[in-house]
Amino acid sequence: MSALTTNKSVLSWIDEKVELVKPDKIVWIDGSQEQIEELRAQACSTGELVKLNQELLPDCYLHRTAVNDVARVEDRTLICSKKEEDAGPTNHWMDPEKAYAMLYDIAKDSYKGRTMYVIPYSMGPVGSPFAKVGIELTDSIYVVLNMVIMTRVGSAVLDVLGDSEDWVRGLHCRCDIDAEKRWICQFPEDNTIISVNSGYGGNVLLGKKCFALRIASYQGKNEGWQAEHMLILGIQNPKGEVKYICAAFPSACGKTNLAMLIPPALYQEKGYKVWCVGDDISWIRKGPDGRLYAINPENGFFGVAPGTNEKSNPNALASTKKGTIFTNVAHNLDNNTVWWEGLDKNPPANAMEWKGNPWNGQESEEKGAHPNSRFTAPAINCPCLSSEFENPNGVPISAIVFGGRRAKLAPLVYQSRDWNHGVFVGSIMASETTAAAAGAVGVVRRDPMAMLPFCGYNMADYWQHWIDIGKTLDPEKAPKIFNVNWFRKDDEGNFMWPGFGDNLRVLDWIIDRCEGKVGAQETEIGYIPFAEDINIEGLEGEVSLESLKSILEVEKELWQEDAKGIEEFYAKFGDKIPQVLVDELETLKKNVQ
Ligand code: GTP
Ligand code: SPV
Ligand code: MN
Repeated sequence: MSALTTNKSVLSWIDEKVELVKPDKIVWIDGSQEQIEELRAQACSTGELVKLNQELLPDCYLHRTAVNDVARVEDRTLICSKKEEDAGPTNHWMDPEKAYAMLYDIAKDSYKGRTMYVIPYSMGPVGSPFAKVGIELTDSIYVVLNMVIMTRVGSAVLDVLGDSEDWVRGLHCRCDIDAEKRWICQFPEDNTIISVNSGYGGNVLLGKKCFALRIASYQGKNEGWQAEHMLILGIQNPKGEVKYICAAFPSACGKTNLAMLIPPALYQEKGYKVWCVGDDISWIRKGPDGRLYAINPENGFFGVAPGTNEKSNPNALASTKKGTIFTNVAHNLDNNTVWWEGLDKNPPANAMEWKGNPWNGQESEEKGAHPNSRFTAPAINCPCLSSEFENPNGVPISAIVFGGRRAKLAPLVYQSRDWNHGVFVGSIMASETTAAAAGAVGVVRRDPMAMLPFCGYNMADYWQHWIDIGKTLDPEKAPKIFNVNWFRKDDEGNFMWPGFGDNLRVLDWIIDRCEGKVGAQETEIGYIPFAEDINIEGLEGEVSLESLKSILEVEKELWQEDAKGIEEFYAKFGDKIPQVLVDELETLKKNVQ
């Protein structure tokens, strides 16, 4: 097959990689429906994909990964900058020369007997001033078909690229899916990503976390913009005005759910609507009017399956009804559909669990779906997709919201005093770990701005970049910064806030604050709502004013403890820690004394 471009930097890079991995043949992905059909059929013939019930789930497929390959691997994810200091204390680092040598040794000849697929893709609407081009080489049809959903793929991308050398190089080699030789390496100074020995999600869909966060965060630092682990949603009020919010929560902490929320009945009756622009990643830059604008660089949702149901997230569920790839969920053999924990109360009796073993749906040690099983669904399927989704100039941001999963301490919501205090609030985020990454689940760890596993350079420089961006903004136009916590628990371990659609009640307060329509209590940690200002009408039996008050309280002793943890965390960064943050920490310590 002939190349789809004459771009010399592209062709010579591909030649080099062909020489290294030695594919039997090369296929350029042009994005045509015909080619996609062909690849689907081929993947089904080898068992890589299972074609699902085409009446109930048209163009939907099931894929099972290797049992040892079900999540991101943070300790095998490396930032390979020339200087170790530039990766910083929160990243794993390797010298680039050493990393290339190690990776080339693993990748050598690994495409023998296989096909190399060349995927030209755009992160962001093709040709948008925010958009960036990448090319991923892969030996996995599953990766091709996922990239086709998650990004804009095909010849049009190469037309926009022209002769430019400004594109991100990505090489993915499945090799033997050997967990001991699995590496996900970012070379920010070379615009390059190499991923070996995995076939799972964030490890191999190189446009997503590897490019759109790790490489892009570094590009953003150098070019004056930001790449963030944030959803984008629009809230339409009864007058028809839409305000946009970006929110950063760690993996599996509620971004997809918030981005697609269904307003509570009370709000629906008044005429409120919520529109989804993005559910995972935001690229943010200042617009001509001095406000910050965000785009979603992705074109689909790679969402957590378990817990997604008609009640919790009907919009996500509807998004999975056509053209979707399911990964590591249970296979219902009676009707050739899929199932996962929390979909409904009727697990299929005649099924295969996520590993492909027979499963009768009965309660046992075995789960039907892996806790990090996912759906890859086209954004266009989402019933509440924003009309601004394709806007090449993005949407103006009124508020930035940070949040994590914390049973104690962090109140339901609070507002920072100003931009710099907001950067501090983001920098001290902590959250319980989830199944989205390999390792222990439920352990509280610091996860600044939900970027701990995704910042492509020294986190202290990243905080400085946030502070520098703030300096360029007129405080009147800068987004206001908040922190939320949907996951507070009582002493019996029950969630104290209903969450999901009812989170709109909190976003409503946030928007009112941005517009100066509601007061707040000034506390040791920032502005906290008067409980009466959070609308809990219709929540009778779920939340009382008393329990709302208790999750809005600042518990000083806990904050004193936390301040010590923050100090220890900051100490890792030595002299690099911005003075602004040191001063904010001093203020917090004094306030909670
Ligand atoms: P990634 O795709 O990994 O980045 O995850 P995410 O941040 O998009 O998380 P997602 O919305 O998929 O939610 C993950 C889990 O959190 C699911 O099991 C949800 O059911 C649960 N969850 C989401 N929102 C809420 C909430 O408001 N309250 C509670 N209690 N659970 C929630
Ligand atoms: C996350 O873990 O934050 C995800 C899934 O969105 S992955 O693409 O695997 O990173
Ligand atoms: Mn994510």
